[in-house]
Amino acid sequence: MEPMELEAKVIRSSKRVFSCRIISTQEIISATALGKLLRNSNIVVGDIVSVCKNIQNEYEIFSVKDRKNEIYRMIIRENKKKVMASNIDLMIIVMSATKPKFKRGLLDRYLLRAVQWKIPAVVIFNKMDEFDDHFDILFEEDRLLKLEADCYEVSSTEEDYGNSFLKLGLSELKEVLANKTAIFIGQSGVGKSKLISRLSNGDINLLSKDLAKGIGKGAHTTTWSEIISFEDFDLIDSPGIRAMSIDDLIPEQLRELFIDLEEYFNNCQFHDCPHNDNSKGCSFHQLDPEKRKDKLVLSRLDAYDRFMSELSGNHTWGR
Ligand SMILES: Nc1nc2c(ncn2[C@@H]2O[C@H](COP(=O)(O)OP(=O)(O)OP(=O)(O)O)[C@@H](O)[C@H]2O)c(=O)[nH]1
Ligand SMILES: [Mg+2]
Ligand SMILES: [Zn+2]
Repeated sequence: MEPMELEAKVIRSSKRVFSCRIISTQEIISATALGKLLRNSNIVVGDIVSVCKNIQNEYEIFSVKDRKNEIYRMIIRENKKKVMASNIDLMIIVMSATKPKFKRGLLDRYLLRAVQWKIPAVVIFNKMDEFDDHFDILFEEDRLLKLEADCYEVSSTEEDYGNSFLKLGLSELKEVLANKTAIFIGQSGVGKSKLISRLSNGDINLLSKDLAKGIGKGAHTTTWSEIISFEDFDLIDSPGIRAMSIDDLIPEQLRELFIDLEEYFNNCQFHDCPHNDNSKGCSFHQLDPEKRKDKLVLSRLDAYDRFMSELSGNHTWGR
């Protein structure tokens, strides 16, 4: 009998042996990768692989499907890409409406990665039951819609929270999340764990056990990424996602990652326009900071400027 070939998803990675979930049966197995697969690249969580039993009745990974997208960092010195996870359907950026305070700069930093990694992103305004008006949520929503990121108004603690500002809420989030593999991202204390427990239909026992292993306390010692399964969605946890420094980017890349500003960049008189107050022929000068529509754009230019000075300070040696 021909050995049966099965498709599986890698849920935990290590050097040669990988935990995989067989797609057709959901069975979790352990499989060893053929050496040639690891020679030029590595296998990461999220990868879809073909496995087959060998004559010792052990699973072997003999091929890896092309990836839809990758979470990665550039190792600039070696001009190499270090991939941490793949095939992610959604980046869920969690912000708090009270404490810790909403930080637009952080949001822009996460969105930069979403664009770079080609992962669709949504933004959750959590703790809306305690919203203290310290930012203009409708302005932020319009700003994010320009980046094609939907916004959700959520309380992870209040059972019957009704939305007052945004159209989308917890039930819509549940719907988009169904059958997807997502990463949750956001600073400590914004309510990621609480939100995940709400989304997983309060199956807190399973959750806290899995979280203790995955994204809970002590997890910062984990070096490998993994996938944590919930009732109808998967969650990727990777230490590499938590570190949000952008020091692996070079200034030249930044422009490409601000796709929403492209039309402005292209209309500046000079290709190397620094977009300052006194830059000749800068297209941003036509914008009126008193107009809401223009203010949205200028607030993104502001983010671009800040990242640019952060990067310019870093990588003079890399250019
Ligand atoms: N009022 C209110 N409190 C919330 C909400 N969501 C979370 N909290 C509280 O905020 C605190 C932090 O929530 P966590 O879920 O632990 O935050 P986290 O993002 O997982 O934090 P780290 O694990 O440190 O990254 C807890 O005390 C939660 O009860 C919310 O929607 N409303
Ligand atoms: Mg947590
Ligand atoms: Zn300009």
